[in-house]
Amino acid sequence: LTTDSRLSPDTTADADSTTNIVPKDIIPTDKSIGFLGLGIMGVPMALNLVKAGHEVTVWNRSQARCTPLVEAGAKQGTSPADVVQHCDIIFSCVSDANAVRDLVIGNTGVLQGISAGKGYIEMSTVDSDTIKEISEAITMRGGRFLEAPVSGNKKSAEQGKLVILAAGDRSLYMDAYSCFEALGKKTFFLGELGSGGNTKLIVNMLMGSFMASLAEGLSLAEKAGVDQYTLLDVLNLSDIACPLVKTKGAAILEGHFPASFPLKHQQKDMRLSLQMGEELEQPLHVAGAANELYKRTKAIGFGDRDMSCVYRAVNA
Ligand code: NA7
Repeated sequence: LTTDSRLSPDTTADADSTTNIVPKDIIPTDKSIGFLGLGIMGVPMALNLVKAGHEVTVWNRSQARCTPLVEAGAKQGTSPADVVQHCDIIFSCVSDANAVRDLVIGNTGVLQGISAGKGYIEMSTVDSDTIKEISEAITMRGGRFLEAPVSGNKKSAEQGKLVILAAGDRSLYMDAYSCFEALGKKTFFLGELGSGGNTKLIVNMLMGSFMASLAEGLSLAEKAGVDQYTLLDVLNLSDIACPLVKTKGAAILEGHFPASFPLKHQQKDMRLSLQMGEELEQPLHVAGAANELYKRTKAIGFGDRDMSCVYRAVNA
């Protein structure tokens, strides 16, 4: 990657990576920790649990993704059931509702290993019905359940600076607290199951709508003969300056879209927030329009690239 010289160093798409990581002073729980799902978010999250001194056992559907964790000192389980049998508290961070269900109720799934007192923490962003279903399945077998979706991206996961939105079993939240300290800069306990997921979806709906607007603004600038670099400088000094404008704006101008937050997951979150709006009879005009752009970007083959790739559909 050659960064465009017109972008100042702190406004490049990778600018977040220059932030210093301050080591955290964490006393790790002596409970054994399992981690299922080692994707873009799962790998750095599980690594941070190991680095903070937790005893961690990992599992991923594609086994190769376990390698960096095993090299860092984690054990590798043979199936979700195997991890659950050997651990006290198990985290899951997988792509969508199908993956969440497969992990829990599938062959050699979580339900085959769960027993009284064990804790299951779902960090994937999925719909509230799926959360309710797996929570009931786990608690019926004596397990404890917490939802804990996160706000953040690959970089904040690497830096242990996620914002964690926990809800459900408070005793499990307390037992897993040192893990949340390792993963995030702030953990909210939001009460009843569902509050965490709803909060996360609203955050990501706003982010998705704003991202689409930024893409449209930069595209309009190009058509109007307004220098896009100058526009980005202006935005970065304006009242709407924020990390998203800084890093995603730079990604667009560099034409460099490494998946920090995959567009397919942003579109999933737009769809889930629209579903929530429909259930609650809340019109969501702006999010609905933005969702169409993400659907289009996915359809033209950019689902695995970063969400900022929505510019490709806007600027077609
Ligand atoms: P990624 O990078 O797309 O990773 C997805 C993970 O989910 C990865 O470990 C996959 O395993 C796993 N996966 C997908 N389908 C299944 C099934 N059916 N069974 C088991 N495991 C599966 O996602 P991110 O890390 O960016 O995001 C994870 C969540 O956090 C998501 O809900 C976001 O919205 C927020 P694989 O490696 O493909 O074998």
